[in-house]
Amino acid sequence: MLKILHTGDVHLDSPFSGLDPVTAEVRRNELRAAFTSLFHFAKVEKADMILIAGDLFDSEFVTRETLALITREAAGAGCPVVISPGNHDSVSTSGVWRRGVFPDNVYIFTEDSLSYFDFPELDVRVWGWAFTSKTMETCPLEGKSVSDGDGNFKYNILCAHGDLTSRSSTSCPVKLSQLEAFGADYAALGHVHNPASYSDRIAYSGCLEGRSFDETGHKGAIFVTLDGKSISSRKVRFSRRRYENDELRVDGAASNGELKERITAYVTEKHYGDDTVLRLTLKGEVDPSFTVNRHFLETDPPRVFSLKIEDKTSPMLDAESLRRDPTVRGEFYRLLEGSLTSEDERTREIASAALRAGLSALAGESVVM
Ligand SMILES: [Mn+2]
Repeated sequence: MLKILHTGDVHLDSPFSGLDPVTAEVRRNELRAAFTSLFHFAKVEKADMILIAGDLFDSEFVTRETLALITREAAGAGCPVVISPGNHDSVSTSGVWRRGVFPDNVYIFTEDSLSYFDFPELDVRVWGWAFTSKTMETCPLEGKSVSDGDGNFKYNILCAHGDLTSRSSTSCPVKLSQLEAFGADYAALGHVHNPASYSDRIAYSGCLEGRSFDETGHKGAIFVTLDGKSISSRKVRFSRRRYENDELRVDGAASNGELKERITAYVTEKHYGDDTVLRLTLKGEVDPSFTVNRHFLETDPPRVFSLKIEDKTSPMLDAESLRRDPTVRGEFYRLLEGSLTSEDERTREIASAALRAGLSALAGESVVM
């Protein structure tokens, strides 16, 4: 029996640039904590091997703290740790791989051709490759099979960074047919951040923590158990937070205080907790002189860890009376009317914002943009 913990796309030292600097630092530390949890899990479950399928680091800049974390966790893992550098942490751009700082149980692929590490005590050969620059135009797997060459291992595992989603990818385009022809007992892939299984033997683990609103939901690793020809695997959650996108209609809202109450009621109803980084798009028709104050709504948000507001509301207009209004209010409306009903969404948004700001200013109210 062979137990493998498959992770990848950890992106340690990510800038988390979508968040404010303090929250971003919190998230960097949480990502490190998720990484520690992964190693703890491996010990508790007595994993025989940990596979990291690329993009362990977000870039060539690796903090001393992160390097210390990895060497400490790997040294205490009690099993081999195999790493296949990816497009973000390729062998040439990231000097860290060749610095000799990792403990003896860490095995790092450094060539952009197919190679392997043998673990006779586990009866395993682990195949893989490294990105040696930020791009990799061809896949080293073409025409290769686990039965090539010497060796007769019970288990053949592939651990690599590559892109199954696009034939024209510059991040090592891999074809499913190549993987199937290669014939690994399990192919641990990295590059795609949302977990994806192509069969019970070919999978992307996804990232360890989401880092943007494109990477929604909880994230983690895959724990694979091979027993002869049979295989079973399960996803294990390690993320501290999840990114979520949602929409809320706020028709008739007339103040930011009221809006905050509606948002609070909504996140409560949807059970978003402090594990959630929420992007909430506000839609609907609101009082024309009212402007959504994103800063007010995003500061100290209800229940959730972090809240990002997208304002897609439009002003609720009594168009007929504005059209006939002889004052400067009416003139202002008539100037914008064409843009307010434009076919182009962006033009409508800008015109709505202009109308609101203008009507607010004409009403003697402060204008928040
Ligand atoms: Mn990645």
